[in-house]
Amino acid sequence: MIALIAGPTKPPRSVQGLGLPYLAGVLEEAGFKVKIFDLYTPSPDTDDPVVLDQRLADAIAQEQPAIVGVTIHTPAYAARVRLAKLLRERLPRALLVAGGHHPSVEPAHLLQNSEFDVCVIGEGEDTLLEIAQHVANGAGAGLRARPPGDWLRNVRGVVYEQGGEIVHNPPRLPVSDLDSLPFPAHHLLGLKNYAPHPNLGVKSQGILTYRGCPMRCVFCLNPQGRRVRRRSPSKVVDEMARVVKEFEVRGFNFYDNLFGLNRKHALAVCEEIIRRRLDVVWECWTAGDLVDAALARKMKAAGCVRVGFGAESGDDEVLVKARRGFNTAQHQAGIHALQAAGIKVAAFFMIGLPGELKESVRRTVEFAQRCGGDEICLSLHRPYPGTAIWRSPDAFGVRVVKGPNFEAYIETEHLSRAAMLECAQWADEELKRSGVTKSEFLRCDRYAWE
Ligand code: B12
Ligand code: SF4
Repeated sequence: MIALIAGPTKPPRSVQGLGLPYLAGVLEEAGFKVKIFDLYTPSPDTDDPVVLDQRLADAIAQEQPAIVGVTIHTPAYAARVRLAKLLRERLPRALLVAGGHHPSVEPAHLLQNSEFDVCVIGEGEDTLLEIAQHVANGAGAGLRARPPGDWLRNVRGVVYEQGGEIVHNPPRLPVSDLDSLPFPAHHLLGLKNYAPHPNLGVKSQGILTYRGCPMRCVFCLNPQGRRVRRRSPSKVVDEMARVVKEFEVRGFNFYDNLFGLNRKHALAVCEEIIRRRLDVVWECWTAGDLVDAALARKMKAAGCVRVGFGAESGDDEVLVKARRGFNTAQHQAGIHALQAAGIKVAAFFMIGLPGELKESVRRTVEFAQRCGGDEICLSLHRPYPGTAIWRSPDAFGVRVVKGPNFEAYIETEHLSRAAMLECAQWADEELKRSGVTKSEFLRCDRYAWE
């Protein structure tokens, strides 16, 4: 049995990433028994994450899995290291595999500071399957105690520790034909217990129409790589139809990095939903003027009710320094097109990008006030490993001040941490004072609840 541990979403749970369902789909297709455990299971008697982790580790240990796979996002680094220790105590011979964005960019550090045996780099479908096949054939358990794991030496896309050395195997290319993947294993997610999604008002599921992003925003680790791989619209809508039919879920969160990046493809997905008369509502992410009036109308007709908009800053110089690839005029055009079609827009802004000044924060507030977004969300920029800013802050004129568990903040040439916080506080108050519907100052820090 293979246990996969899903990233936390605090109850009432209404959303889940697609990484583990995709991995589980591939493993199940190959005949493996898989279970997805929710990291955070509410309990009437305690809210203490340590106690909840112990219970989770107990529940997993009862199943005696040969492999435990854990997704790690950077803010959860310390908590997942703690969980791995609990798992190791209970499952001394299981292979503990870490995957997702954090292990992909900091594998050596993770292996040296935790009980994880292997880090899977990037997309995990093929790599985890290969690992599972080796383990099923008798390899793997107690990896560290054995002489170099010959079987692991030939697995592409992994990093592991052997005899005190960190071994980086050659990379594995991302999945090129997304249509060849089985649908995500939605049936392992316990969807019947999900709450309606707050943005959609109905139960919902994630969906991807493509993977990859050609942009190079300096604050993003671009987790799916720059090469864009698209699914055929009919496959996307087959998946939606199946979810609607089998799980009575009508809502979808498109996790595409930028819906509309390929206009023709986005149109084709919408047309396929309309053609099949799927009664769904959905939201997606976009930026700039990727969505024009015609596409916006088609999206609306296909059930789109809300779009998250990565506007980031109201200052064009800051946008250039962030290599955002869009300016404020383009963002404004995109927001207008969506709203004219009757789609609600939530515009997201960050304070603390390279080149940030008191003046640029003021411009951000002004733009947020006049752009007409139905929701305005403001947060402080938190630098993450794997991003250009993290790797070479000097090139962007910023200082990244790092804590022991990857918690970090930014200071620019002109704004110290204290001054940055002061500016953000001012911006937050200013937006609230002017009646902007929703300003979520420090949202990022709050979300990362561990
Ligand atoms: C949906 C989503 C969410 C959802 C669900 C999160 C979840 N449980 O996955 C919600 C809204 C809850 C959320 C919250 C947050 N998120 Co989020 N989210 C996403 C989003 C848009 C899509 C994720 C997804 O489903 N991708 C599609 C699947 C197929 O890809 P995948 O998840 O990468 O999985 C593949 C590989 O990574 C790998 N893999 C993943 N897990 C594992 C495990 C094993 C064992 C193996 C072998 C392989 C493996 O294989 C998978 C299949 O190929 C991504 C952006 C993106 N494009 O990925 C951001 C993203 C993951 N989020 C991010 C962040 C920062 C956050 C927050 C910290 C936001 C905040 N500041 O509060 C919180 C973190 C919560 C937490 N404590 O972990 C960052 C992560 C950066 C980092 N360095 O960790 C991303 C990459 C956005 C970005 N570009 O910066 N998020
Ligand atoms: S922030 Fe969005 S547009 Fe920019 S590189 Fe990351 S995924 Fe692409």
